[in-house]
Order: sequence, then structure tokens, then C-alpha cells
Amino acid sequence: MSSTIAAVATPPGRGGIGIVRLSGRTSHDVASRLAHQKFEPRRATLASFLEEDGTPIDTGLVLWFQAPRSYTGEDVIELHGHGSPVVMEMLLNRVCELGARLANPGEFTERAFLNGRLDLAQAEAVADLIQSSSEEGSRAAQRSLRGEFSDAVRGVGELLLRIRVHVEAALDFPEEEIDFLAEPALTATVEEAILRLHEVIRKSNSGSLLVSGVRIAIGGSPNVGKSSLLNRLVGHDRAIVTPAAGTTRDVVEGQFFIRGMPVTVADTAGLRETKDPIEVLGMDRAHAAFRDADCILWLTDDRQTDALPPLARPLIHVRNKCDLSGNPPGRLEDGSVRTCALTGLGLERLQEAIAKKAGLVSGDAVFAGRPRHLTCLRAAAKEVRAGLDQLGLGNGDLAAESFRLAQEQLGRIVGETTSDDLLGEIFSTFCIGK
Ligand SMILES: Nc1nc2c(ncn2[C@@H]2O[C@H](COP(=O)(O)OP(=O)(O)OP(=O)(O)O)[C@@H](O)[C@H]2O)c(=O)[nH]1
Ligand SMILES: [Mg+2]
Repeated sequence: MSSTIAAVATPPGRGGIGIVRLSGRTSHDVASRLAHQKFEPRRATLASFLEEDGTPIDTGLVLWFQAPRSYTGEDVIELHGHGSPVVMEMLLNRVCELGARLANPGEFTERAFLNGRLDLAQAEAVADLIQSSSEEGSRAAQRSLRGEFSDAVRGVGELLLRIRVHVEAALDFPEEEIDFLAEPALTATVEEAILRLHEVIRKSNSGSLLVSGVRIAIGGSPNVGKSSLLNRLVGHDRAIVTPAAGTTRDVVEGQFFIRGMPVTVADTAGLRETKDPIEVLGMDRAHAAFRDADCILWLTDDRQTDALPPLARPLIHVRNKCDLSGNPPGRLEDGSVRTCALTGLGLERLQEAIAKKAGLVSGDAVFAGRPRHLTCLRAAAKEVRAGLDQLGLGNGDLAAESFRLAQEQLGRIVGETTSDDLLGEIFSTFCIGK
């Protein structure tokens, strides 16, 4: 962390303003040699950015965030120039001549984490906030960035610490150990920890769906209305629809949102026995799309009773063309949904079924969790339950070990116990300049 890093912080392309950001001990020195003047902390100063021979590169504002009151906790300089990719490139080259080096992806945020400005879950929320594509997803990431997710995780961690203190104390008094371990207050605290863990899991699962979304594929026999359904879901004529069976050959993808959750949907070729080589290739692609999907919408014609295929994916049975069968649209007892893709009837119910299959809960303050967080949370919940069982059996040692392991899992989420490999993996997925 001794070097001063630099990157363009604004998106590639043209805009009113483009920003080159520097972080590190020599940031201010680089900026003053770039502009032949000194700067004051936290004051916007107009300056000319110059090449070594004095040729102007651009004129813009300089902001200096003096360590430790900055995003990274180090001296940070922002050079606000005109938002041209060429100007940004020239500025970046110049600050590198003056001793800065190009930043790696996520390196600013990594430094913020290593300097204790953010915990690991908050650092990940920065990337999630940038990636989010809906208002709900952005709010979930903001909550995590503000530390609400980390606080919830730490809250459970503190409960576990109290439990461990109690159990360890019992171990010190072997004669009374069993009585100590059987105290109702202790059991109640463990049960509370389990409840709170499940609450955090539920909320972070929903939050992660809001950021990363789900993939669904539409499958079924030819002519049942798959492409019509795709067009209805995405809200425009994405795929070709004709009365002829075998219209769709290639996989056609579209995107839509369910309560802020991005959904990528793939329409596929209808499956049937055929010798037509193009259709056969289309069906291969359909199977590949099924494998990639988190959930498959299996369409049938509501006038027929077709068996459902044995696909190794969560499946929602959609009975389409209910206008022709004369049955009312909506959700059925068996979990299937009746629709009319021609008019859109039953589609709201179908969207609800998709959200439910994905595990999206609504109406409460969810956090942007990540698969990594969910793995740790679930492992922690498992350990706490194992600890509770061991308490019941009077095995203080084993219970104490389970609670310790659970606490360690929670520590991984916020970055109290993390390996360099994990950090490398997390920050390498960031965009450069963040
Ligand atoms: N009445 C009625 N017709 C529908 C409905 N959905 C689709 N259709 C019609 O059924 C025909 C086939 O629709 P598509 O959406 O192309 O069906 P598909 O499943 O994509 O067909 P393939 O691509 O050939 O596998 C078209 O004429 C649609 O207008 C519906 O709910 N009711
Ligand atoms: Mg089609």
C-alpha cells in the first residue's frame, strides 16, 4: 500500500466532467507538480493541468481529501477535467509520469477496507451498488453500504459471544456444568441467535436477488405460446410469433423486472420429434438454456393434459391459452399458473410465482447479500443448531466449539477473518477506479 495509485473514476465515454482519482502518500505532491501549485484540504481549486514542458492538458478542479478523512483513509486527490476519454488518458499518463501507478480493479475500495474505513461486507456493497439495475436493488446495496447488514451480522456475533462466555464458564465448574448448561436463559439466547440468523438469511437472500437477479427459460412443445409469453413478459415484440409450429429456432433473450429483481428470460425452440437439422440444433440450444436457468417455465396448452418433463431444475407449470380452454386465469392448487399470453391475463400471478420460487420477500428492508455471505450465514446457523443439540446432551465442550465455529463464519462476512485469496477474488471483480 506504499504506492500512490491512479485511475479514471468516471465511466468510459464522453461527458461533462471526467475524474481522475489518486490515492496514496504522494497524491498531493503529484497534483502540485501537475498543476504547479499547492492545494488546501477539502477546498475545490481551479487549476491548469500541465505536461512536463508546460503544455496545457486541461483546466479543471482539484480536490484534496487529506488522510485519514478520505474514502481510502489515505491522501486522495480528485482531478476534475472535461469528460473526454482522450483528456482522461493524457491526465492519467501524466500522473503516472509523476510517480503514480495505474490502480488495479477495486484497489481504492480494497485500501478503504485495509485501512478500516469499511468492513468487507460494506466494500462488497460498493460494487453491488454500482452494479444494481433497479431502485430496489440500489436501496438494498445502500443499506449494506451503510452497515445495516454488517450490524445485523455483528449483533448475532455478539449474542454468540455471550453464549460462549456462559458455556466456557460452565466448563470451569465441572461439578455444576450440567446445571449451568441446562439454564433456560442460555437455551433461550441460543434460540434467539438462530431466529436472528434466519432473519438475516432471508433478508440478504432477497437483497442478493435484487442485485444479481435470476435467469429463467421458457420451454415446452411447439406452438403453445412460448414466444408470445416472452413478448408479454418483456413488454415488447422481442421474438417472432406465428401460428406455425416450429417458429422459434434460436434462443431469444429478454429482460424485465419483478419488484426490482432483474429477470433474464430465454425463449426456446419448441421440443418435438423432428428430422429437420435446424430444429434439432435449436432443441440442443433449448436444453443448454434450461441448464443455465435458475427456473424453467414449462408451457402447455390448457386444452391438453401433457405430462411435465423430468428436468433437473425448479419448474413452474404454465397452462397457456386459457381463453381457448375457457378456464379462468390464475394460480392453481397444484402450483401451476393459468395464463393467456395473447392478452396478458394471469401474468401477474405468474410473476408472483417466479418471485416466490426465487425466494424474493417484499415489503421489508432487505440487504444486498452475496452468495458468499449466504454460505457463511447458513454454515453459522448449522453450527448454532448443532451447539444447541450438544447443550441438550450436556456436552459443554462440543457446544462451545460449535458456537466458536459459528462466530468465525460471521467474522468472515465482515472480514474479521479472511484470507488474502478471498480478498483478491472479491476486489478483482470491481471496476477499475473504484
Ligand atoms: N388464443 C390464444 N392464442 C395464443 C396464446 N398464446 C399464443 N397464441 C397463439 O399461438 C400461436 C403460437 O404462438 P407462439 O408464441 O409463436 O408459440 P411458440 O410456443 O413460441 O411456438 P414455437 O416457437 O413454434 O415453438 C400464435 O398464433 C399465437 O398468437 C393464447 O394465450 N391464446
Ligand atoms: Mg416460439
